[in-house]
Amino acid sequence: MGVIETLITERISREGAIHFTLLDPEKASPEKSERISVAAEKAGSAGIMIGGSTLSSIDLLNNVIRSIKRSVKLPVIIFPNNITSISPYADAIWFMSLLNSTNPYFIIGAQALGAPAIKETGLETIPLGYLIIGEGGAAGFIGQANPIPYDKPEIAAMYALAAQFLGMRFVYLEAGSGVKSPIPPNMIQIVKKATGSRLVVGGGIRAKEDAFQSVLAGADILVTGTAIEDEINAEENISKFVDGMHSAVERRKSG
Ligand code: 1GP
Repeated sequence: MGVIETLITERISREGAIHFTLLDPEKASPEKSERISVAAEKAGSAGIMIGGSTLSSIDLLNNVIRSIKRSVKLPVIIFPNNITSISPYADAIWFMSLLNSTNPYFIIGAQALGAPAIKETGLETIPLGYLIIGEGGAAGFIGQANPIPYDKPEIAAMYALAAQFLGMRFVYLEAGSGVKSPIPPNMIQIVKKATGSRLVVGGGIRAKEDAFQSVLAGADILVTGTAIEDEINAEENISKFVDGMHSAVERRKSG
């Protein structure tokens, strides 16, 4: 386990759950990303994830990461969509496989193509099984996923368990950026029971209650992006998710 993964897992153990802020370089310029990251750090977010389903400019990715690193101490983790998402300026990269893609390129092809470049940069890799659930948004479309229906949590649990057996220490339940409704808490709960991997949950989380329910159900890492994209009240919005998350952790302890 590398430095960043150790830091993340220790923080999850200490705090019960953590929040990550997702920034898409195609939607947030380097300056805007820097301002949102400062707000995220103040609001109690534990890390910044950088990525977007249609991102292809390495320059843009590098510039966004460099400006964030100038202003915040939070770890910056790449959330790659393809082999163009490799930057030496980040702290780590989710080394992820879209397990329910219908195209082997997104399961192992891109990973093999990108692996030598990642090794050269010295980037820390964190193994992640990525599952597209429900609507799936742009990630589902681009990744040619066969999305798991919201009312079939047992299928998500099977995939999550397989991911764990393959050595993936994190599993991401992805509803898709900007979707109408987040992953159902019932699904999170069933997946959590089935797997020993850390559970990342994101897509469509807008309200404090969504954060509360997701964490109460068992999310270890909560990811939000769209809610802060327009930059208006970014700090307030992230605080809202962090508060919801903390209340859920307290409720878990008492229940
Ligand atoms: C997308 O899960 C993330 O990859 C975050 O989704 O933009 O809907 O918060 P939102």
